Amino acid sequence: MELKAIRGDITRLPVDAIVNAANGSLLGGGGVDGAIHRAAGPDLLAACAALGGCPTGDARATPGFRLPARWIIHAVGPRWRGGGHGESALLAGCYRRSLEIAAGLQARSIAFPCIATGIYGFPAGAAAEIAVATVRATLAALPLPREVLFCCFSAGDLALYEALLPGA
Ligand code: AR6
Repeated sequence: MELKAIRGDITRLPVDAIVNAANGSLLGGGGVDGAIHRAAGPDLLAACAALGGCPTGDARATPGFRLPARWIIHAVGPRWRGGGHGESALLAGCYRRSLEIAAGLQARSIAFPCIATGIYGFPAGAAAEIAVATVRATLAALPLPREVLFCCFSAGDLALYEALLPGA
């Protein structure tokens, strides 16, 4: 398996699946969710509406529509409420469930944004550690995906992931 950190706009990545940092309604929002809806086009909203929402810590898939990615996996991260409300386990669930869904879709490559670390306020360093540890543990038990990109929007996030992925 290959785990790599890059800096960029996740909507432009030519991977089999990208992950969205969505909310429980799956009906769009700001941040990376807004960028993905704008880039994928209006058919995405209709596909999301048909899913009827998603619990925090879980994920749902739609086609990628106008994106280079074939699939979008919409993961619902936790709002940070100080750390004592199960936030870490819920964030780990986003990464684990996204990979399980990607495996079911036969996706070989997948890109994640820094889920919950923007509008939802999850501390970025702790979130990066959960992301890398959960992806490593989950992939050990799955045949696919084989390539995972952590797509960072800021230089600070990229530095956090590079420190966790030495030599990558
Ligand atoms: N490509 C990659 N990463 C991006 C992009 C992009 N185009 N745009 C922003 N980011 P956020 P959350 C980064 O706030 O914290 C929405 O309204 C951003 O810099 O998008 O999970 C949803 O509908 C940050 O590192 O998601 C929910 O209501 C990361 O993406 C709520 O926000 C996640 O930040 C979810 O909040």
